[in-house]
Parts: sequence; structure tokens; C-alpha cells
Amino acid sequence: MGQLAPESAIALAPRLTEKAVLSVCPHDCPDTCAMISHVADGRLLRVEGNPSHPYTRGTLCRKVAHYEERVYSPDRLLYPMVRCGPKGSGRFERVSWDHALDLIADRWRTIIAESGPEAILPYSYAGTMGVVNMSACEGRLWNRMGASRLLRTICSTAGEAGHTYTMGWSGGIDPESFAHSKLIIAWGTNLSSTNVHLMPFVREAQKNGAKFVVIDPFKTRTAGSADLFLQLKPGTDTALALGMMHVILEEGLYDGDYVARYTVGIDALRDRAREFPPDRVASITGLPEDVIVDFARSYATVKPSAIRLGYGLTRNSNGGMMARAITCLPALVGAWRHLGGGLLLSSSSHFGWNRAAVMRPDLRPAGPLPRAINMNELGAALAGQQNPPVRSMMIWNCNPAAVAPNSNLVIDGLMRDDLFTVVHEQLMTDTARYADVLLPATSQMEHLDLHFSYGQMYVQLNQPAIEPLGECRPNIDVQNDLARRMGYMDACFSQSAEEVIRTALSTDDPSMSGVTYERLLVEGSIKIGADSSRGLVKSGDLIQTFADGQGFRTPSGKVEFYSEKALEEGYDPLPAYVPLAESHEATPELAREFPLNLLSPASHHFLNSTFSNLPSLMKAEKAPRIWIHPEDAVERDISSGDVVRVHNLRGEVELRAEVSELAQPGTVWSPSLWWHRDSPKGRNVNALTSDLLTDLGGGSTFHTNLVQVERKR
Ligand SMILES: Nc1nc2c(c(=O)[nH]1)N[C@H]1C(S)=C(S)[C@@H](COP(=O)(O)OP(=O)(O)OC[C@H]3O[C@@H](n4cnc5c(=O)[nH]c(N)nc54)[C@H](O)[C@@H]3O)O[C@H]1N2
Ligand SMILES: Nc1nc2c(c(=O)[nH]1)N[C@H]1C(S)=C(S)[C@@H](COP(=O)(O)OP(=O)(O)OC[C@H]3O[C@@H](n4cnc5c(=O)[nH]c(N)nc54)[C@H](O)[C@@H]3O)O[C@H]1N2
Ligand SMILES: [Mo]
Repeated sequence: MGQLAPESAIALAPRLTEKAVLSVCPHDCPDTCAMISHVADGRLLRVEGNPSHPYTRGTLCRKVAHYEERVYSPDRLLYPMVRCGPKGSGRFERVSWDHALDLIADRWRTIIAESGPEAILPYSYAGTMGVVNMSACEGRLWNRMGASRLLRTICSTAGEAGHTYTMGWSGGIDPESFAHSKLIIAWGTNLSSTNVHLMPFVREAQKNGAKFVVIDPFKTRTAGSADLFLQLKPGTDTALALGMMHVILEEGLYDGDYVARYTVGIDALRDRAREFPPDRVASITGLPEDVIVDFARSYATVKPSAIRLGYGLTRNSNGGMMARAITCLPALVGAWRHLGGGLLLSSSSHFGWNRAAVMRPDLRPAGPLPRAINMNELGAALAGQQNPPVRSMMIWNCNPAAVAPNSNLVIDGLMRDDLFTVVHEQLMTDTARYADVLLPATSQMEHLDLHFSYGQMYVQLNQPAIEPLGECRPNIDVQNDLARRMGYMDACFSQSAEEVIRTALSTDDPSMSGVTYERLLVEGSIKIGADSSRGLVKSGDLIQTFADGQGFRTPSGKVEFYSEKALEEGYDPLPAYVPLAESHEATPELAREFPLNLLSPASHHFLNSTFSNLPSLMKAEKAPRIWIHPEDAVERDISSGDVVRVHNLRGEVELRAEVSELAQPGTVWSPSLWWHRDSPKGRNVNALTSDLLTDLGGGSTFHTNLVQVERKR
């Protein structure tokens, strides 16, 4: 009694060295939160959302709120290691950095001499979204080497391609302007889980009388707070959009002046929309006819109206066309005219940073571009008769064993004995287990980086809060070191993180005017577009450019309902509805055996496969689960809590059933993403997902899968 445990004594001692550091959440999320990291005695104590940041507004999501759990996770890798057991066994022994990097460079030199540099495949995505540790590392080394190019298509390219045929680029409105809207539509996006910091702006608008509409095949958390929830059949959004256009055009509710001045192809669009009268759209989407008509009328008449277009819905075989069709709507009704009106898919192309100087495409060897491999087709690329075969991969910022579709095929590839795999990671992930050489990476708390955003309009600087754990090194340092060992002596391979950041900011693009490294050091965060023709300062400014038709970058300079460019590139020049590639309509035989449509969108407590290893968040997410409608459950004798076997021709997984009317009959919903490590039978939902590509943009189709579900006996 009375004796303090040593830890408590430390806890009571004054923390003379406690400091607060300006940080940025680096993860693949539209919010890109401004954080304050509190550090004492060289240790991260806690993080908080920066209260003075206009978009973060002092709150963090549940995942990041205890970031110290992730930084000090027992899964952290601390030293370089080489494999000492069979592939995939997870058995490694510690080596020095010099040994590991020499081994890699030697092996690559041999492969390049025998098979050429295309036999090497860099594989990365957005584990961190920093300019230094993402962007620079995607370009420089691999361009200089002439390695295979990776098409980074897993997330956003289908949406961007569809949006771009209509608008000429993927820019849109400032999310902060949503507060001024009178009608907000979350179309195929689960904002309350995936874009948490937009919700206060939605709530503010609702308080001022706005109606909030959610369009989703599943009744998500977000749908729970909607004034109107449209639970359509999956993959039918283009038909809904065309049905809305039908009503708007037939009833003369469109903005004739805006359409005449700033759009092309209205007559062709009218003809196409005529093919989609409300009764036909009702039978395609499963929505009642009167609901479709009423919704179309509200969309056309309530002003201003803002659409938040999700990347989620575009992960369907017909997802590019969904974005193409939906992006036509705001121009038709003149929504772009008003503050609080328009559409937002992504804000990333508003940031006019010096991409070429960071990525260095000019470093590529002369001659034709190296071959491209679509990251969604990794399994096939590793299995196929490629010429040359992929003999080595370096993987960083990504966990393809867990996140890529058709994971059984991916894992077969990673198991290849003749594949030399280098993984640079923070954690012992599912992918890290297949490495031949495993390198430890610093976390955001341990390195310097610069961040733009795909969901808001601020440039932000992340300053390191603590020293690197163990022997961890940032991506940029490791890649620079590898480049020099390969004999690439270009000056960029000696750049520090700060120099990369200064390079990114060295531009006269008006969106970036006034953004300097020195200011960022002090202020942490600066909104883009001080005197920009394409950016913005106040939430209204960008709108002005779309309002007077200046913001469109198509060949005609207008919103293209009819796209000559799409036609030239082999696509329908108009928005076109095509049923899902795996569906009762398109593949009736497959659907007899596998009658249920599986959607596998983002989960609330994980971020793709990040955070899925942390006990507190695993507990909150409960178990790998699947939601199934009571009708489908009764037929299969399934009750909530039962373990079910879910399978198709690609694989099988075991999940826990949630029998619930949140799902609709014929559609099941299983949020992503648990690690294979923590999934029953060692396989997560991606054992079922398709590696088919989207109609536009070569994107992923994580929601276009037919499966069968049965109770495990
Ligand atoms: N908590 C959390 N936040 C995240 C992520 C995460 O994993 N967890 N991931 C981050 C990343 S990388 C991204 S890209 C974004 C993604 O964020 P979102 O764009 O919100 O994407 P998802 O959650 O995958 O899917 C959104 C919704 O699309 C619905 N959907 C599926 N098919 C269709 C369809 O045919 N039509 C319609 N209308 N809806 C459909 C799904 O039911 C789902 O509710 O979120 C980011 N934020
Ligand atoms: N079934 C299903 N699968 C999906 C999706 C889905 O909706 N359903 N969503 C897809 C989408 S939208 C996306 S964007 C992808 C995302 O897939 P990934 O890009 O693989 O994203 P994460 O799962 O977050 O894994 C990122 C990894 O990067 C590591 N990392 C973080 N920071 C650093 C760093 O500084 N250096 C290094 N070397 N490593 C770092 C993390 O530890 C983590 O293991 O997943 C896709 N997979
Ligand atoms: Mo994503």
C-alpha cells in the first residue's frame, strides 16, 4: 500500500520536455486532417485534431484518435530482415541496412542484365499520401531504371475518367461550400464513415433547412441520418441519372440559359434520356416510380443543390459511366451557378504543385514507354506469360496481399519461388510475410512530409514529432540509397525531404501562390488559390468560375453531354446504362449458382487494411461480417451470429452473419478490410472479389461480384 509503481511515478513527474508538433494525418482519406501531436521525453503521448483548422475543426476520427497505438504497435518492423524460412512462412532474420540494400541492388543488376528493367515492378499505393514519401517515390527511381510502369487504378481512376469526359478534369466545388446548400446528395458514398469531416457541413445545411439525400444499395450509417434514402439496386445509378434527366427535360425543368451557353449535346442527351422513362427506370433500379419523379423534380428546382459523388459506387464494372452520367446533372439544372451548388468527386487536381519536378518522368530512358501493368490485375501479371516475366517487385505504401482483388491469385503469385520480393513497411502485414527482403519504414510521426488533399483545399506540412523507432527509415531515403547503389548519380537522388518539398512548391501556378515552406513551418496549413483562376480562397470563389462557364476543360471548353472524345476513344459518346458484368441480366447462368450480389465497401473502424491490426479497433469492428436480408437468410436457414460460408469461382471465406433489413434482398454487404491473418481460414473478403476492370479508367470492381452464402454446418 502507498507504494507507487514505477510507471505511475513517472506519470506524476512534471513533463518538462512536453511539446506540441503540427502533424498531418497521412492516410488515404479525403479529410487529410490537421493534427497536433503531443510528445514528452521523445515519446508520442497523444494526438488531437487541430481546433484552429477550418476543415478538421478539432476532431479526429475514431481510427486516428489513438494514433500512439498504431505508432507503438507490436506489429511494427524495427530492423531490416531477410527471409530464412519458406516463402510466406513469416520467418526472417535480422541484417544490417547495408547488407539488405546491397543484396537488393545486386539482384536487380542481374535481373536487368538478363531480362531488362521491365522485369522489375514497383508496386505501391497511398499508405501515406505525402509528396515526399508517396509521389516522389512513385516516380524518380523507377523512371530512371526504366522499370515496368504500374497503373495505379485501384481506387479513383474510373470515377475520374467518367467525370473528365463530362467536365474535362476531375475538379469540383469546395466541400466547405456544402454548408450553403439546400439539397445535398451523398451518391454512392458512406460519408459518416469515409468522409467524416464533411458531415458537420451537411448538418449545418440541414439545420438551415436543407434536405439530405443518400443513394446507396445498403442502408449505411450515413443513410441513417438522411431525409430521403434511395435504396436502389446495385449498379443501376446510370439508369437513375438518365431517368432524372428524362423527367427534368420532359417537364422543362432544366436551366435553358446555362445549358445553351455552357454545354454541348443537349439534343443527343434528350434522345438518350427519352429511352429512360420513369417506369423503365423503376424496373431497373427497384425504386418506386413516383419517388424517382419527385426526386428529379426536387433536384431540378431546389437551389442550390450539391452532389458528393463517391469513389465507392464507381467500383463497379459500369462505374466509369456512373460518374460520367451523374456529372452531367449539375450543368443540366444550372447548379454550378450558386454557392453551395455543383458537385465534388475529388479536390486533388486543384493543387497545382510541380509534379514533373517531383516525379521526374524525364529520367526515363529514351525510346518507347516501358510496359504498363494494371495494379488490379496483379495476380494475372504474376501468373501470366509476360515477356519479360515479372522477376522482382518492390512493394511499399501498400498491402496487396490483403487489398487487391482476387487475392488467391495474388497470393499464388507472391508464393512464386523465383519472384524476388522487397517489401518496405511499417508493420508485419499480410504482404510483408511474403517478402524476401523486409525493410522497416518510419511512420508519419517520424518523418517530414507535405500533403495536398482529395477532399479539401489545404496544403499542409507534417513535421516529425519523434525520432525514428528502431532502424526505421523513410521511403525517400531508402529509394535514394537504392538509386545510388544502382549507380544512378542524378542530383535528385541526394535530395532531402525538405528539398523535395521545396521542389514541389516551386511553381508559378496561381493556385499555389503564397504557399511557401517557411509559412507552412509556422502555420502548418494554407488554403490554396489566393489569386487563382482555378483554385479558391473563400468557399464561393471557385463556384464563380463554373458559374460563368470558365472552369470546364473539355475539348469544347463546355460541359460535354455528348463527348466526341469518348467516341474517338471507343466509348459511347453519351451516358449509357449497361447492366453489371456479373448479374442476373448479364450472366444468368452464373447467377443461378451464385445468386447474391456482394458489395465490399470501406468499414467504419479500419482504413482499407490500415488500423485492422489494432486490438481496440478490431474489437469495435467486432468480426469479419456479412449483412444479409431476412428473406435471403430465411431461405438459407441463417440467423444473426451464424458463421456462413461465402463462395464463388474465385474463392471462399467464412464470415459472421448479420441478418438485417439494412441490406436489400439479393444483395449482401461485407465491409473491408480485415487482414488475412485475422480472418477465419486465413482469407478476407478479397478472396471473392473480381479483378475485372471498369468500363472506363481501368479501375477496380470490388462491388461487382456474385456469390452464394450458406450456413456453415
Ligand atoms: N473508415 C474508413 N474511411 C475511409 C476508408 C476506409 O476503408 N475506412 N477508405 C478511404 C478510401 S481509400 C476511399 S477511396 C474512400 C471511399 O469512400 P466511399 O466513396 O464512401 O466508398 P465505399 O465506402 O467503398 O463505398 C460507398 C458506398 O457505395 C455503395 N455502393 C456500392 N455499389 C454501389 C452502387 O452501384 N450504387 C451506389 N449508389 N452505391 C454503391 C456501398 O454500399 C457503400 O456504402 O474512403 C476513404 N475513407
Ligand atoms: N474488398 C475491398 N478491397 C479494397 C477496397 C474496398 O472497398 N473493398 N478499397 C480499395 C481502395 S479504394 C484502396 S485505395 C486500396 C488501398 O489499399 P492500400 O494502398 O494497400 O492501403 P492500406 O490497406 O491502407 O495499406 C497501406 C499500407 O501502407 C503502409 N504504410 C503507411 N505509411 C507508410 C510509409 O510511410 N512507408 C511505407 N513503406 N509504408 C507505409 C501501411 O502500414 C499499410 O500496410 O484498397 C482497395 N481494396
Ligand atoms: Mo481508395
